[in-house]
Amino acid sequence: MTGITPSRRVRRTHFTDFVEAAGVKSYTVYNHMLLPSSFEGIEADYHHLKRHVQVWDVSCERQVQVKGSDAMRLIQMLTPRDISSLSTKKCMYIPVVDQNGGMLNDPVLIAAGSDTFWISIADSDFLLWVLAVAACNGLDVEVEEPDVSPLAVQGPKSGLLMERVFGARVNGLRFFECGRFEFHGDHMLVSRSGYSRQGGFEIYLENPKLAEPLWESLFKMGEDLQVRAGCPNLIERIEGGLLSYGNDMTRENSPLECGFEKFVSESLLDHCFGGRVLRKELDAGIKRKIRPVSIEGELPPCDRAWPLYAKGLRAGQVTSAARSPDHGTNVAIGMMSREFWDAGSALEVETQAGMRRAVVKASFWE
Ligand code: THG
Repeated sequence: MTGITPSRRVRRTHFTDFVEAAGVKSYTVYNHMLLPSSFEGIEADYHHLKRHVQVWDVSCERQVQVKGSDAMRLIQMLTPRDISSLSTKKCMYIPVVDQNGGMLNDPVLIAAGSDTFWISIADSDFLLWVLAVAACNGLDVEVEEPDVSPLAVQGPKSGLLMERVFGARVNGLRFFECGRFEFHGDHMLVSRSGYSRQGGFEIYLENPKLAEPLWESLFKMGEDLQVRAGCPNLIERIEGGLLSYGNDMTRENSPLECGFEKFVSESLLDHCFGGRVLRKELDAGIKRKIRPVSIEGELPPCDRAWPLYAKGLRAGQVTSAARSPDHGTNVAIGMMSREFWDAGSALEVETQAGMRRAVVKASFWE
């Protein structure tokens, strides 16, 4: 595969000009929008992310906005996670599930106002599902995709940089807490979250006029912290066990298979989509699960599911893999059948470049 042909369908973001000036080397497409995938190179980007601080254009984490008196009721139909403790000070990671118990998305849910909620989506056309559920149930809600563009600040020095731009109070946020913080006369929504294990924040840009001053402030204030433009890093997110919708899970998988048991609330299963299917699965026992897998040898890109075998029997599949410089092995995410998911299980994985030896690990690498 080579370059991406530019077109209106592959949407640019309010930060794309700055990302290009910063030397982006490759993009992927996520929610029909450009998402940078490397700057210096995936390994150089990885080392930098783990040591310093990066600014990521994650505008492709689009918001599905649900506004109106039935908004909470609608959202609670979409997920088996109890969202009653959501507030303007605390966001939530929620699995969203169809009527068959299949994963439709794994967004972050944010209360942007008293009756306004943002579902910060992963890569699937989730707006269409929410529009349909609202229409078919005659709910008092408006559903749309507003012009909101998350910008992530990730890495061990992210707290230091954010303090300089938004004031000391921002660094008091704990994981998944959020609030409004002053910038150039606006009050921007900021959460302590993001798609890395290095710590960080996400700033939800609503006024596109502030894209340039925001980008510039972060780079000017972060010069001595060696700030640079970055993007979600494949190696780092596999090490940390952060799942990617469309790669590690699809509508073929239930949230229980994805390790989201803690987000499946028994008492909601009579009320949310797929709940009865999930209850049956809980009663019967979960048949396969996401597991960390370590793979030997040189690997091609994991751009298709790789079948996994144990003693010639089909044991599951690998859906993400990359060489880890810090761990001296290939780190990978697999969906493993129950008989084979215990740590230490010896496996073979069938890549497009041949068979490789692999083993199930007890935990992700972090
Ligand atoms: N931030 C925001 N929106 C997003 C993402 C994000 N939308 C797309 C994508 N990422 C959604 N996927 C994830 C996956 C993992 C997490 C967040 C979004 C995550 N998980 C933590 C974990 O696994 O430990 C926290 C889970 C928890 O609540 O315990 O952070 O990154 N805005």
